[in-house]
Amino acid sequence: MVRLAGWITRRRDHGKLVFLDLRDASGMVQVTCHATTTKDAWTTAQEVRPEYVLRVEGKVAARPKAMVNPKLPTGEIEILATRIEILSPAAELPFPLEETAKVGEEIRLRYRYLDLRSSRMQRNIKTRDRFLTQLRRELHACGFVEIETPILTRSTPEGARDYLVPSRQRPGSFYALPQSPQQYKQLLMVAGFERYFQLARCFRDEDLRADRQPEFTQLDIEMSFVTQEDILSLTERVLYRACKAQKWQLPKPPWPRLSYATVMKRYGTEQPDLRKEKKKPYPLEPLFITDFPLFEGKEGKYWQPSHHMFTAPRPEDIPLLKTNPSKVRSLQHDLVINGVEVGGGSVRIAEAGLQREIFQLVGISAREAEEKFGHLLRAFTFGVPPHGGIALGIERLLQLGLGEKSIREVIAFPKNHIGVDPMMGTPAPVNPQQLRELGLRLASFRKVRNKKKKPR
Ligand code: AMO
Repeated sequence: MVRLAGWITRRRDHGKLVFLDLRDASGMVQVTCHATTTKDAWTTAQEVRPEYVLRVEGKVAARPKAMVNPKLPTGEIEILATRIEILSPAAELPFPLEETAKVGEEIRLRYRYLDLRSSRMQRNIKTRDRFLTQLRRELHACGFVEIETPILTRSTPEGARDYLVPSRQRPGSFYALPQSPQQYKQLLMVAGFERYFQLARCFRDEDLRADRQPEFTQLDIEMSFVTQEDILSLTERVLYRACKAQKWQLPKPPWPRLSYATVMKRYGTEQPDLRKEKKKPYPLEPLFITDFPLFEGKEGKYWQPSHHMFTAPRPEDIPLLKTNPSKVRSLQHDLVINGVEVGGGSVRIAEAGLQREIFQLVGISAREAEEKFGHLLRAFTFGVPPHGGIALGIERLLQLGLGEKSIREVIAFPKNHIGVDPMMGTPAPVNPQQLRELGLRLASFRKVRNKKKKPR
């Protein structure tokens, strides 16, 4: 006798014979109820509808030859039910659970817990778990330590707007959610950990796209006493192994490394898709890009960093900082797969004087530098190892590996294209008492909106 419990995917009624496809997290099995031999079970089966939760008792039997389903791992057997108990009925579903890719996204997100029942989403979320586990395993095997860094922190500039959290104890002051753990991981190098990683949650308030979410996960890495080449070869080794463990096909390392100048000349974009130029491309075609210009260009009086302002210039280009900053190349590196930027990082500035010079060029005054980054500059005076690292976008990697159109398909509870979670109703107003405690008063949004509409 076996006892199974799960959801009903399908019920097929052949009169005296009812078939139920019973599904749980481990798979699917056919349950058969006979009107004559197992009358009780058959009677209960009459009531059963899709997505009811049942407990079934019965015997495992070989299916008659003609009924074998070679597509199902359990396709050679069936459960002859002796007893069926309805644990929970289910209302009619808002959409069918097969082929959810064709269902409107808004309704899928509103009923995400149902959407996640589909076999595709179960596969995606379980693959995410296995991929992260494998990455952790590979990095631990290379001597890395996983260290969590604060979510309530101070702004680290990564080029997006911050999400702010008002402080109750210090009215008028705000925490910022981290756009990345950039400063912490550098400080962990000063702290002597040498090899850090974190599956880090990052938060960026920016316009959303198919490959951008307001919160996402990075595999964040930092290493001491390394060259840029050490960082790239560690990254490709770890990523190659973790991808192969998911049976994703990609070329063996070393992967191509091209300079920014070469890539722009050859492809006219900083995110080329190498599959286009290959006769027999792999499903995933990675490429490292190096030697970016340190600055993207000038905005007014000040230079805009291409990556972030902690990126080191190439040592031979440092004199150009004083004479021709636009010609300075950096020790930044990007990882691009199939035309998608999946990672970025750099060797860092590890010297307070040089860091101050860069702050000045990007328009951060000495006072502001002290106020916002004094901790980092001070840390650099206590013995700092040369260091550098990279961060890989976990969702983008999964999206590519799984062949999905959007990173929302590899996140259990994503936000929609305007940053809303229609299931929880996030973001939402809070009650006036909470605002009072925080010392906040809202401007009237209606007024603000009306003002904007007024003709000038
Ligand atoms: P960067 O800003 O390049 O570098 O981010 C690293 C990688 O994170 C992914 N990513 C995103 N994924 C989903 N949604 C987003 N909104 C989003 N933004 C970025 C991308 C990107 O390549 N601190 C540096 C890393 C370093 O210097 O070590 C950083 O965050 O795949």
